[in-house]
Amino acid sequence: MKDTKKVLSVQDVSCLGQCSNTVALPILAAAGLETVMLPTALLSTHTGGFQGYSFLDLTEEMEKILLHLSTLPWRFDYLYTGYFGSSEQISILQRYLPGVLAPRAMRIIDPVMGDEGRLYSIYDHTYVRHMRRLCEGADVITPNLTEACLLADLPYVGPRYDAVLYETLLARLHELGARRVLLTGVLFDEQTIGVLGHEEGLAPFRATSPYVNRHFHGTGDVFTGSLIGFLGRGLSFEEASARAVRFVSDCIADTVPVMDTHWYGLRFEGRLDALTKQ
Ligand code: PXL
Repeated sequence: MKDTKKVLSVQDVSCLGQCSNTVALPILAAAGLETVMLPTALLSTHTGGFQGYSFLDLTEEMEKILLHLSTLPWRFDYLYTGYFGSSEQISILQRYLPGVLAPRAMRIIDPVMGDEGRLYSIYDHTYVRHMRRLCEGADVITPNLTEACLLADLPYVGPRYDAVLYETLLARLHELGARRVLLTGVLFDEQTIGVLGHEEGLAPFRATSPYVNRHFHGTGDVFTGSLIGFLGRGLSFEEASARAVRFVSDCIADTVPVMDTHWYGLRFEGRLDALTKQ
């Protein structure tokens, strides 16, 4: 039997909130991938809509963990990065990557920085610069529109699809050095949301689902986690993107009925079999 592929998942642990590693672990496991966790911070909850959360920055610990991991014989087949606690963490990670990743590891960067036109409060423009550098060597980046505009240094334009603008955005993101770009949360029309994907040398593609006009926390984490799961299952970039869009849409359908109490994340548990099946 072949050994499982290993994903180095670099993001926080939010104890309650269904985001980052608490989402990545079950989703990647359902897809048959093994998660090697590198926590960036430990929070009581995520920062979207909760008051008074605790936040422990793990920058120093990350370096110790990476130092140890790099002495071990295992190398990781995927890099998946999400929410970092500081700019310095990005520099530390970049320093250790050559020692921990397999030679042809796939680097998937979700440049978590903001939403709805605003940077998350813990980040600043130095952080954006560091994130640009991390995206340079990426195989796939999955920014939402806020993050895409920050990376491309363009003003935020809202989620409404506009062909010329979005082509400019995709082109700028490729200029950064990312091979494949998936713009998430694109509102194609009043009823249709989805992703706009582009791989160098190929025509752009869309993957869409019905638009539900409410804000759902953690959709980006469920999307990128399931995208890696489907890629790990051997699907092409385009097919994996379409399956991840459908997965998120199904999770949203399960979340809507419980939104009054479960407003902080997506109910994905009942949909994991989509990743388990071939
Ligand atoms: O879902 C992105 C995310 C991850 N981790 C933490 C967050 C957020 C978004 O708000 O606060 C701690």
